[in-house]
Amino acid sequence: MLIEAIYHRSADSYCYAYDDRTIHIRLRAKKGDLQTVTVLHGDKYDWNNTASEKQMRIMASDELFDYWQAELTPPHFRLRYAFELHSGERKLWYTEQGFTERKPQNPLTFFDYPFIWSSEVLKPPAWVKEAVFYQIFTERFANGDLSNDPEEVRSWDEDNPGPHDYYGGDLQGVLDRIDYIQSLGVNAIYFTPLFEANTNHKYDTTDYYRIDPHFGDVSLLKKLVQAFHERGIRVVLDAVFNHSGKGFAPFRDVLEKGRESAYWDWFLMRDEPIADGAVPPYHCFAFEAHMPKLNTANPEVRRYLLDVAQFWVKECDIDGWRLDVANEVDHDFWREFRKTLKSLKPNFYILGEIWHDAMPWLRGDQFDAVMNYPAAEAVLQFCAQDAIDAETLASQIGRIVASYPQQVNEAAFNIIGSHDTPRVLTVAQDVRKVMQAALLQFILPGAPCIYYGDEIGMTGGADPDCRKPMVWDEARQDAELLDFYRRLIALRKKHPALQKGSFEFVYAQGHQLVVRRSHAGELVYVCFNHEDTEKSISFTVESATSFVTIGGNGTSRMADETTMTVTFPGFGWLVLIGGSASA
Ligand code: ARE
Ligand code: CA
Repeated sequence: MLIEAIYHRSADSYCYAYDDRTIHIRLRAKKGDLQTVTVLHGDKYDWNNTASEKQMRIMASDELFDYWQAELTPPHFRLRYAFELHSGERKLWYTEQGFTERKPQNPLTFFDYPFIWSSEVLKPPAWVKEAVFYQIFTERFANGDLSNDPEEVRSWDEDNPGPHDYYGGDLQGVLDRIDYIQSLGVNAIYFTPLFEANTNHKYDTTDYYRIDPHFGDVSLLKKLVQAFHERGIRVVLDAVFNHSGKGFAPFRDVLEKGRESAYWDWFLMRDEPIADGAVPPYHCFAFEAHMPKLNTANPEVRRYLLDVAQFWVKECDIDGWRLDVANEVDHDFWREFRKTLKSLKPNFYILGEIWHDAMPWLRGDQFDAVMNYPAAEAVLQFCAQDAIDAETLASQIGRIVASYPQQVNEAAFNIIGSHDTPRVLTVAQDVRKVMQAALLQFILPGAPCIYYGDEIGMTGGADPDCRKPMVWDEARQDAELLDFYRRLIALRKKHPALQKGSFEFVYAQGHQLVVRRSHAGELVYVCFNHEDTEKSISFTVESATSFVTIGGNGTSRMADETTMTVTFPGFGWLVLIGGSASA
């Protein structure tokens, strides 16, 4: 037993309340090292009468570790616990004070979960698990109103956008294309910023209360959200609260009056003369002088931004905010933000833009989920770039999933590209690989989001090339890919196991991968052949179960009672659903 690899702490992904009754306990150990792990648990105030045991099982693995998990529902909402570990002949107990050869007795040595407070349990809105998002970069989606176009617009079919170009896309364009969006089957929209700003991407807000006049106005947004809602589609907007634009009135006031300005403390100014230099005398987003950083520690700024956040919920009934550069804003602001928004609309979705480990924001007091860039990277490396094999992919996904509470994974915002990254087809250079990436994206725990145009085979390198005008000419759309996306969306929406089921890799070798998901009696296997030749693989499935194909282009047969053999063409895939053989 490699005890140095064993880890637990009564916090974060290792010990958390999953819902008002259930505590999840996880333990990390060297991969393959332990044969069984048992959690000894009971009530700390009634230990002698309540001490019981529960077997843990491996919920995920990465390159080095297995992560064992058990779910417990203590009647008095509190828990005392320790672990019993078996490796070969060796048996050890693990407590808060380390390892012992004898069953621990001293109450002080046990791990402790004091009490489940419902108000502290992270409960992302239930609808997110069932959501399929579609991301719209408004300036490039559709131009529905020529009268609001910026002065100089490029022709819609010129597909080489520069960083400062305008094409004229707007909210009317989105409304005009609502049937198309609905026909995809998506049921949620994520819009990049819509408020008044001086750029095509609108991440440099000049007026938080005004829809950018190139996009429309408040009443048009209201109408658009209503139209989406009538079609069962929810709407999430982008909140840029880390910084404003240089043209934001309070910042202009600071530029004008310097220290005398009433807004001096709204920003993180340095006491130096303000001049346009390489490094401005104020903190900003990255080194972007046109994006001065807001001082969210200032109560006036907080009030202002919280009012803005509520205004758009009250005015237009939006369903969520995606928070730009979320990890560079102070935690306390987000705590207040969550309380305010959740009391206004309980099933409101709070999605942080964080590219790295985001555990500190996902403890129940700040966000519901984050944009899953780490998973996107793993999916693209395996499916699009052939940079890693199936074992490594499974390890990387395992590490991500193990690093968060289960409800965080279930509400993750899964992408394979965005307005900040090269498009998946450009990365993959092969539509068949795009299909595999999308399939994997769609069956990971969490909700998938399609970046506009990926579904019809649009290309594009890094920003700004990934922001080309949407191709509406059907002759230039990839009809086969579009059809694939539609089937994928329908498949996911039809099967709860694909939306909220347990998740595990049952096969991950070389270029082949099989994922098993199950929920409330529904059992689904998704098989991938990420190789350009026909391939057969076998894996173990439940006995007394019959399987039916619900998607893909491979074939399957039972080699014996519990062995499934799948054969598929190059870059083939297969989705099987299991039911009891007698049914
Ligand atoms: C502009 C140009 C770009 C140029 C860039 C250079 O368009 O071509 O490369 O300037 O600074 C918005 C616009 C961008 C614009 C930018 C600055 O959309 O087009 O870029 O403003 O004017 C980090 C942050 C993350 C952030 C990304 C971009 O953590 O929050 O950088 N993403 C959001 C939005 C962006 C938006 C802004 C922030 C600013 O989604 O669209 O940009 O409001 C690693 C790091 C990540 C890092 C990531 C990307 O993985 O770990 O932390 O994200 O790379 O750089
Ligand atoms: Ca327009």
